[in-house]
Amino acid sequence: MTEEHNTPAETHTNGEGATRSGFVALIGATNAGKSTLVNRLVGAKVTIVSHKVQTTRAIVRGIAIHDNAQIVFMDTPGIFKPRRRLDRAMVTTAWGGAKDADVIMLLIDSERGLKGDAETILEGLKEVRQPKILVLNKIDRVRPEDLLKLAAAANEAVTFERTFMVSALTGSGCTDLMDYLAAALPEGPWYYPEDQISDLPMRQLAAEITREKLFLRLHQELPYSSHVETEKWEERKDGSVRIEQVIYVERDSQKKIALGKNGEAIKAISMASRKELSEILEQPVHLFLFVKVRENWGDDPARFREMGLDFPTS
Ligand SMILES: Nc1nc2c(ncn2[C@@H]2O[C@H](COP(=O)(O)OP(=O)(O)OP(=O)(O)O)[C@@H](O)[C@H]2O)c(=O)[nH]1
Ligand SMILES: [Mg+2]
Repeated sequence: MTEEHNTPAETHTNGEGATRSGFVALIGATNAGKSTLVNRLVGAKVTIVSHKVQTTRAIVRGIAIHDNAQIVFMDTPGIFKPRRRLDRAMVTTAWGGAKDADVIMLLIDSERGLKGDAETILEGLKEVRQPKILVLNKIDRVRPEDLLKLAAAANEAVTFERTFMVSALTGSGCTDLMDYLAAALPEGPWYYPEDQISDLPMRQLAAEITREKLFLRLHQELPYSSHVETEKWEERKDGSVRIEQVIYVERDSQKKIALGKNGEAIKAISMASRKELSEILEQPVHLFLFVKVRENWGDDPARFREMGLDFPTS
């Protein structure tokens, strides 16, 4: 992972013929396991995961190499009925991601089935022209006969090239999926250098890691009312890095909850984030978190830009 975006690499070929490359968008209802699957297929954590809905807010690209193919997975925000401006930006972004992809992967949580948002997404997919595949996830949680019924019902609604049944959690079924994708992508040069696994600048990934810990630790509306930015990044002579981040919340009452009694909440978030960051960066991390109230950050175009989202004007 690098600080800046990389330019496309030159054509790669090896003894076994031409390379393939392309973009695969994962779309689905929120909590279907899109981010978990991207991390599994890339083989490293490139995008954050939580048990809460609406964890992913912008498109994160995770890059994997399989056979001769470089597969660029586009993790997208879950699709749901939007209420706030941020929600609208997230859902628009998810559908926009689908438009840019060579292959679209619809992820369905097998346990939840087609209820609610999955049905709306199937409807929306009818308008999408690219090849689509169906991926039933969380098969560790359901009986095989229910899976077959679900596969049949989804295939009745939309024409899928193929159906896969996987568990992003255990890795079951993932090799078949990778074999298929690698062969399905068009011939062409790789888009990124061979060792790159994400396009997210490190400062932004670091902010996301802290946001993940916040999602895991805080409840009710707080995770949805908060936003994290990395403000300072200082490499030190002793090989460690000093990172300063700001957690923006909307109200003073939320700031109190984010800090917790005697600062317990912020301390726990900071410790968990620091631990993971030092593992990812492979260097000691000094992490400083500040909580600031910014009342209308959810209506501030600059915050959307920072997150990599377009600002919806209405
Ligand atoms: N049992 C089981 N749980 C899974 C599997 N895949 C994901 N999960 C869990 O499902 C929850 C949601 O996972 P995410 O990867 O954050 O889901 P998402 O689709 O990216 O969600 P949003 O970003 O909110 O749209 C987490 O608690 C995961 O651990 C799976 O194959 N089996
Ligand atoms: Mg996600």
